[in-house]
Amino acid sequence: MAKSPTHNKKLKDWVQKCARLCQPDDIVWIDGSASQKEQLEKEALESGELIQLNQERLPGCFLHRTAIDDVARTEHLTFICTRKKKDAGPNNNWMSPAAAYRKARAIFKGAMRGRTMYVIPFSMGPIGSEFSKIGVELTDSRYVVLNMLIMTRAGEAVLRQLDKGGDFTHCLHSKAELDIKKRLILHFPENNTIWSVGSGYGGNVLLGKKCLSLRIASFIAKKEKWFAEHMLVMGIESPNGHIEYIAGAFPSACGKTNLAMLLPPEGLKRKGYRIWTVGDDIAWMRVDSDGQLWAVNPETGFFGVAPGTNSHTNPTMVETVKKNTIFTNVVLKTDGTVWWEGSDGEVPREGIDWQGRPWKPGQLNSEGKAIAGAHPNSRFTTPISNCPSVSYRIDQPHGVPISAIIFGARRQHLAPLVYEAFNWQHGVFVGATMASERTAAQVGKLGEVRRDPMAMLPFCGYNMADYFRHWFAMGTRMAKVPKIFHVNWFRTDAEGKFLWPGYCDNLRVLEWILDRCNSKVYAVKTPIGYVPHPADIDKKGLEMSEGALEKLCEVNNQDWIEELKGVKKFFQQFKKDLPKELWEEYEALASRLK
Ligand code: GTP
Ligand code: SPV
Ligand code: MN
Repeated sequence: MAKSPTHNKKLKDWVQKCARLCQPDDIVWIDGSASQKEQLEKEALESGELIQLNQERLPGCFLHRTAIDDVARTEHLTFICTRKKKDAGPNNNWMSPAAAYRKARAIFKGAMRGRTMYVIPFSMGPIGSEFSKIGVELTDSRYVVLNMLIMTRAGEAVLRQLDKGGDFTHCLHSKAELDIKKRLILHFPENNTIWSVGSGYGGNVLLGKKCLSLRIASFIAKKEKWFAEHMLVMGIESPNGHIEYIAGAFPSACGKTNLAMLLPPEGLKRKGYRIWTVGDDIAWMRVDSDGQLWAVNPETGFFGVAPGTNSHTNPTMVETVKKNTIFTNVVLKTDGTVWWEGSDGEVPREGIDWQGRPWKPGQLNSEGKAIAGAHPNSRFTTPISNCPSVSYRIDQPHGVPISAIIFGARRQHLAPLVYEAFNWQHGVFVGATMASERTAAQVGKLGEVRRDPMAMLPFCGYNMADYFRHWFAMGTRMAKVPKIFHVNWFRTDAEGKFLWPGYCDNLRVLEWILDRCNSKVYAVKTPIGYVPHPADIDKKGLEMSEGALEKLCEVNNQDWIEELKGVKKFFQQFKKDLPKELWEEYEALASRLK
């Protein structure tokens, strides 16, 4: 057994305890060095966990394939384990801590036999910043280690920080048998502990991400009076050099990564805008003594959706993934590069699909449907430092000041392109009543509309009634609250085609949002909020059919009255715990719609 390189007794004891349970052959401490990373890559290539890609064209890049039924977060196997069921709320699956530990222990027992247990000390946020949180993940997966080295600040420097004492999130992961029947993603917020077993897919196993930075962090944030949110953070630099930052919550696979690094469209280039990427998935936000809301991105990489990423939709990401990137579940081409549906270049004539089978475009499955080469939730893990638009502020402990908050959803109907909430209380209602069509990022029925408040339904580590209350309370702590907006890039016409071109053209909507924040334009008051006068959206260079923008900004009262039924049902689950402000807003909207 390897000597423990830590002076933190709690850490030492916990590693030993987990090793006794999982029985690895060996324990290796991750130091963050280049030589150790190379050694792990070499071993992963030998074991088949990674496939080396064409090193001339994709230096430092690898391909990984997951098990066939381990391709997205499994929300039905994800639990919040608080002593009282009520503390998890109707929004979470709950198990008692005792039952959860017992069930998982049986799967973890001896699960690492014949394997090495890696100890990954990591920091979410800059090491040593008082806003950062430290975690230690124990895992038997080299893929997890190599991903965590991209996504977090991991290694020796974090151990030295832990030598000074202080708490850390105890993260235990084993891929075990990668058996969905023996898979559990368990959170113990009261013990600052996460146990994940039986999976090798990103959001289930990179425990610094959704598990720590959202589920555990949201629980801590409530107590410590800050926000842990499923949000992108971006800066919009205007021609005079002034940068304004916005934070945006969109459900999984609804456009955060793409928005966070957009390139201004041709028509808007004349104005000299420039985008600075701070983060694409998670924002930790605090109110400082200046009464202003400040945001940091606790991560150091992107775990982004591959399908649809190309030089037209996201040229910045195409540039980013050219080196030191791990691709998961995409097509391997014969020249050792990769491909996915909606990527650049010609469709390859042949390749190896995400399941490792020979693949040709147009191949049909038994139901006569074309077989996709890449999984719809195939992803890449890539360092934020590769990103041409990375903000110079990413390592600043203080982060960036937030001027506006955007909630975004995927709705074919109903929600207009953009609308502005009347005030903070109404804005919290807008966030709390968000709904979106389900994507491939989580296991379940595609396209089904589900309520996903603040895009946090799968990630809020406690009772959402208390989470909403926390949002109201935070509003009272700010000297000047950011304005709140709702956007929808996904409204369709009668043929099911997107009405809005999206991607880089979304900057036209952001421009309106900033103009509203700076009181530069008037807007149209509707029952749901303020929508733009179509003339106030800069259409230079925008190719859209006559009347499409009017259609995009349309608010149909009857449809919203229908929508309120779903809202009511959702709110009723929380019984008496739901903050009364939300019912007030509900009633007010209902009467405005009459
Ligand atoms: P997670 O990583 O799961 O949290 O997803 P995300 O919110 O970062 O979503 P992402 O930006 O990766 O986009 C998901 C999918 O939506 C991709 O297939 C994109 O091509 C597509 N998409 C993103 N922005 C737009 C848009 O403005 N319009 C349209 N039509 N599609 C978009
Ligand atoms: C999401 O599903 O929101 C993601 C991907 O960002 S995962 O890390 O797998 O959760
Ligand atoms: Mn996400």
